[in-house]
Amino acid sequence: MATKSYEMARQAYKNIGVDTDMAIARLANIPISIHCWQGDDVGGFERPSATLSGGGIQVTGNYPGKARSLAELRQDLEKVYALVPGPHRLNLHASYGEFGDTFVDRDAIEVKHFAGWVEWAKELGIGIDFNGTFFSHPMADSGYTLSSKDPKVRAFWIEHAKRCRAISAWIGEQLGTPCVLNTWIPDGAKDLTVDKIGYRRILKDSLDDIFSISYPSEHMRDAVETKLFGIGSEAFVVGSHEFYMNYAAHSGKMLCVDMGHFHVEEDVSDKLSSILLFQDEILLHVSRPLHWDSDHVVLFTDKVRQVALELVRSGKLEQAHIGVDYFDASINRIGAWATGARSLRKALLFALLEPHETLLHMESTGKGYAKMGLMEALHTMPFGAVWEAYCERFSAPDDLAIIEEVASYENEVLKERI
Ligand code: RNT
Ligand code: ZN
Repeated sequence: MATKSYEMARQAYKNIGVDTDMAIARLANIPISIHCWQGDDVGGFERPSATLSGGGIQVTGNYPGKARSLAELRQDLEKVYALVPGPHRLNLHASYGEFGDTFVDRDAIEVKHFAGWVEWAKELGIGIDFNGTFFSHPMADSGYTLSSKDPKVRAFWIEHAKRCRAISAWIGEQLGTPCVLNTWIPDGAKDLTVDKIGYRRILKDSLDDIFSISYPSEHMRDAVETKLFGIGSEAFVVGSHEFYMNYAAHSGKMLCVDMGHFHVEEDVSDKLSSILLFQDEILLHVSRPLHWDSDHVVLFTDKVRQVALELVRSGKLEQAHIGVDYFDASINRIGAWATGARSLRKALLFALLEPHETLLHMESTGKGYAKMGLMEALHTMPFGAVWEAYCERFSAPDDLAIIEEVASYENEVLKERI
């Protein structure tokens, strides 16, 4: 049921040539891949009380209520899905398999360890994306995995990556929607590195080996995630942006762009048109970069809006695989989780409400000031009413009601987890 404020907003946008109903309908078809790892601080369930270690990423905070089992994580995910308006996917990490009481090492994971997730996804009617886990493991302690000069270490991780690909293809086939497998490795060094080209050559060879088996693209697609630096890899990251840009271009693999993996002053949105001009698809890890790869909860910030705008303006929105990547253990995890994904959706809605044709025309006919003025006016258009109508369509709370809903879930469910 359209409210009065939505009716007014619809008219205001109509006056500048924008159809709010169409924007809402288009966004309602764009899935966001919601990461499993916000629910338990990137611990995974390989061993009891597993925690994130190594890899140059870090979770801060110790807010009570973290998921202690897969059952609790699924319960939390279902809550998050209900709080986020839109079609969802699940972004799963290999360390979240169902291993029961036995320890299954990374080079031994199998399809059967993910069958429970596939059943759960079928019940929810969602797709799954996948990630190899190349951190929190003794074999990654040297700081190198796929680019390691130790043949045993390298072989171990190649085997892990190959198994992840097979599992992803199976998941995609089961669910009838391609599973995007992202490969991010932490490899790098804290200090001066002499043989950079050597490590990069090894990584290239490892990837060539891993990708030598081909899978139908209806079942799985590969992405490789670039990075600038991490804790302990400040001086050298093997899988840098330039490395993977070239690798992706040569091998036809998809690039994964994480918004936290660049210099803070870099404009990530500006990279998208250059990538998408040459590549059919892209994987995004939307994050809120603060000073470093800090994995802050996504908010409705300029940077996130700019990325959303570029996806829409480039005409490639539907070709992008959009995921979120943040982890915050210092506040209620469910609220953090849901607000991050909602803010991204909000940014996409904002982008879909841009009067694109009008702005294009102004730009190409030299009406620079009119273009600037219209873009400025968009910031104070009655956007909130359109966002509320969008939330309503999915029976999700609005931006104020969610605070109470998160508080109730904390009282009813999370408080029990001592
Ligand atoms: C790390 C990468 C990577 C991880 C997840 C947990 O810097 O962003 O995507 O956040 O694999
Ligand atoms: Zn990432």
